[in-house]
Order: sequence, then structure tokens, then C-alpha cells
Amino acid sequence: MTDTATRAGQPAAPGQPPPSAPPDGVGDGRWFIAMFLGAAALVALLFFGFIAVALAISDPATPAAATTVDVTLSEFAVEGALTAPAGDVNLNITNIGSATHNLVVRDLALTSGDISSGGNASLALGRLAAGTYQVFCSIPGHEASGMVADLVVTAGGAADAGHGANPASGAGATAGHDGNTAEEYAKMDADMMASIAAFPAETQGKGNAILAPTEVEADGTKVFDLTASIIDWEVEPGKIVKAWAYNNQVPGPQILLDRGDEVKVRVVNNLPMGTDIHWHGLRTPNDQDGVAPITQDPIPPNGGTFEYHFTAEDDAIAMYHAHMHGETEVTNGLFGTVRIGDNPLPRGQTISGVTIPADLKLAQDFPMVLNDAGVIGLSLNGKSFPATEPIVANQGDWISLSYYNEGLQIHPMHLHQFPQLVYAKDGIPLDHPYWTDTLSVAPGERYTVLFKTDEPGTWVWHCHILNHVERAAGMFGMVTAVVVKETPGFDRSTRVTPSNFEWTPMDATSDKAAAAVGQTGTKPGA
Ligand SMILES: [Cu+2]
Repeated sequence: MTDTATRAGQPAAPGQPPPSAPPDGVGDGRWFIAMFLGAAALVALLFFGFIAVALAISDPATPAAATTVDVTLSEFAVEGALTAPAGDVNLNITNIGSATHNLVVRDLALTSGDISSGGNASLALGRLAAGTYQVFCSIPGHEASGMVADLVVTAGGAADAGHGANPASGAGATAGHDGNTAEEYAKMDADMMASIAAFPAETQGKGNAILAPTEVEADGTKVFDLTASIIDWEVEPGKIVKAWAYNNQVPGPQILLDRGDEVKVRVVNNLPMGTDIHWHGLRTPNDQDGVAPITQDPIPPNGGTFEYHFTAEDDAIAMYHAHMHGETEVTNGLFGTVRIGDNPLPRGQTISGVTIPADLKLAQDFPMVLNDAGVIGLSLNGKSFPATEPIVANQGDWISLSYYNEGLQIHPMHLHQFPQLVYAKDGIPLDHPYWTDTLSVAPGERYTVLFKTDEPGTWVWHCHILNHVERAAGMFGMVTAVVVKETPGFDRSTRVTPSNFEWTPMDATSDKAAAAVGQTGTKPGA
């Protein structure tokens, strides 16, 4: 287990309890602030409501023309310039998220119907009087996760009209291709700058702690404890969701095993519904596969228990997650990583002209668990940018990581500057590793990559599906960065440069010919 110490990018902490929920004092402070802001909002609402009524009385006979308000839905927000003058109001609703959403106007009982990812719908609200109308997504859990907003209808006049509402509004307000004014574009620029400046943001809670065995039995069996429960989880700064978690963290703790280990995992289910744990990518006896009700009964809710028992026979880069109700339980946070054995590094191998050092030592090795749904949403290791953790490295370091996709969609993971050597797929070492700069990771897949941080700077690392990383309010979701500190005297000729590789000509495969093109590779099959 020579790689174990560096495997997680964080030191092992045997016997250390998992991080607990935020201390009460923090919660109390937030509650106080929330109450204060709530009271301030109420005062403001009463004041402006009074003005609105006064305006309506003074100018009762001139309702504005029909107004169209653009609304975007995403995980988990209802956004747009949600304001219109009194009169006929239409909503133009676009789902820029990855899940299906809808929009309901609560007091009018009007609904857009379900809108799938990327879809659009319009909803005519009819003639609205001045006032505040609450809109929300009625898909279970989405309102609680933040998909609720106020549509403010103002009395008389287009001064407060939302973007796209009134082409005649405001001299100098240049409408863009989607109807934004110059001011609105400027706000989007400012929001984008602010969202990025906040990185890396501190949040409560951190996943992937290394799980030490609770006990080792006389015959050497390693016993681990996992408890599933619903916790408050700060997925991005200030956004607390009800995560479904193992041992109070998302992702759940890492389980690191040696080949040959006898393993017991004692599970306590404190969730409100049944669950199980499937060992995705491990080989186990059939009755330990964790697929209720096929291989076991569900672990009952509210305190039910189950004990898994298997031998770690084969090396693995694997995951554990709920199988029963996976669409709810996994996406809400019930997932973690499990490893057997060391990384199958291609030491001494030459791939596209780049020779991996025979004595290669990893400076860091860590998991990157992808998710895109449930209350966790678009995230890396249970956090959304700017709460994602940056990777801090020295120029010249070799770093390995394994991607694990626990979400519902493919994510093309793009690391700026440093080619990634894909050397294992689903934990299986590749005979022919390959270099890439963008690696698509589908649900259930694991890829293990190696890269060398051979240029200093802050290099962004993100999913390249652009609405998985940006929204109108700025950058979010599946983004982090590698921060490389300069190493004085670093020899730039040792940079990783697979793109300079040239195949040796078909009829000239001798070492001499290879030397003539400055490479050591040979034609496949030669
Ligand atoms: Cu993505």
C-alpha cells in the first residue's frame, strides 16, 4: 500500500470522527440574520405596497400593453427580471437546467406544465393587478431547494418593466439579441466577476474523509460503520440543502482496502425510507451485491441495520451507493468511493512519445465525484463552485485522480493546460493509456488519470457543458482549478508534450529511423 498515504490528497485520520453538522452557534447566527432580513423585507413590502396602491389610485385608467417576462429555471433557481407593469402578463419560461422543471403561479393556480431540460414554454397569466405573485417549481423538493421567486407587478408605467418587456423603455437602453439592456448586460458582467472572485469559498462540511476501520477483529477482518441520514449540507456559500449522506458528509467517506482484506460494513439506516448499499465495481458474493429486493430485503427506515461481508479479492477503483430509490437517494448525496489496492500507474511506459518515470512518485492522489441532480445538483465532491476545493501543487508534480460519475448525465471534464493520461477505466489498467485534454465521464463510469503540473499559474478545471458551469448569476457548479506554484530552476524541457509525437514512418521502424524523427514510438503492429 505504498500509495495509501498520498492517495486522498488529505492525511488519513484513524479514529477521527466524521465532521459533524455546523455548530449550533453558526446556525443561530444565520437564523438571526434571516429573521432580521425578513423583518426588513416586510417593512419594505408594506412601504412600497402603499406607494403602489397610491399610484394605482392616481393613475387608474391606463393599463400597460401585454408584457412578456423572461424566466429561466435551473437547479435550483427561478431567475429573471421578474417584474412587469399591471396589465396582461405572459411568461416566457426556459429550462436551462439539467433536470425537468415547471413553473406554477401559486395564487393563480396556473402552471406551465413540465418542461424538460433545454425546453421552453409560455404561460399567459391574463390581466394582473399590482402586487406580488409567488412563482415556484412544483416538482417535489425543488421549491424547498430554492426554486421559488416573486413576480412583482407594478402599478402604471413601464419604468420597472423587465428585460424584453417594452421595446420603448429607456433612451440608450440597447436591446441585445435576447432583449437585454446595456445595464442588464453590465450587471451580468459584474455578477460573473463577483462569482469568480469568491473562489475558493469556505463552506461548512467536507466529503471524502478516509474511513478508518472501527475495529479489526482477531482474524484480521476490518469492520467499518456507515450511517445514512438526512443532514444540512452547504452545497455552495449560504445555500443549505437537505442532503442524504453517509456519516454526515457528501461524498461519503473513502473506504481504502488492501487486496485480500476481509471486510464487514455495518450500516444503520436513519433515513425516512428503505435503502441498501451496492458496491459498484467491486466483486462480492451475490447476496452482498446490495440490490433490494433481489439480493436482500431493504434496510428498514428509521434505524434499520444491515451488515455487508465480503473479501477484497480483486483490485478496484469503485463506488458505493444506494441502489434502491437510487434516482432520489444517490442524487441527493448517498454515494462514496471505495478502493482496493494501489493505482496501476504505467511507470516506465512511453505513451505518445512521453515516458512516464520508472520511479514516479505521486505528489497527490484524490477522488473527484461528479453529480448533477437531486438537492446536491451540479457539483464536484458535493460542492458547487465557488465552494469547490482547488488543487494546490508545485511545478513539476505528478498528480493522479479518479473521476466517479454518480449523476444522471455525461460530463466532459476539461483540464486547462495539462494533458491528462487516462491509464485506468473502471479500475481496470489500460494496456494502451492515452493522453487527452477533455475526458467524457458517463454515469457509473470511473476514469483514472495522471498529469504533470509543469507550468505555474491558476488553471481552470471544469465540465465543458457550459450550462453546468455558468448561469445568469455567474459561475457555479462543476468548476475548480489547479493552482501551480513555480519551482525555481524548473527544467522546461521535462514538460509533458504528447502533441509533438510523430509516428515513425512505416518502412523505417529501426531505432536509427526513430532517432531521426526524434522519437522512440513505433507504428502500431510494427
Ligand atoms: Cu457537465
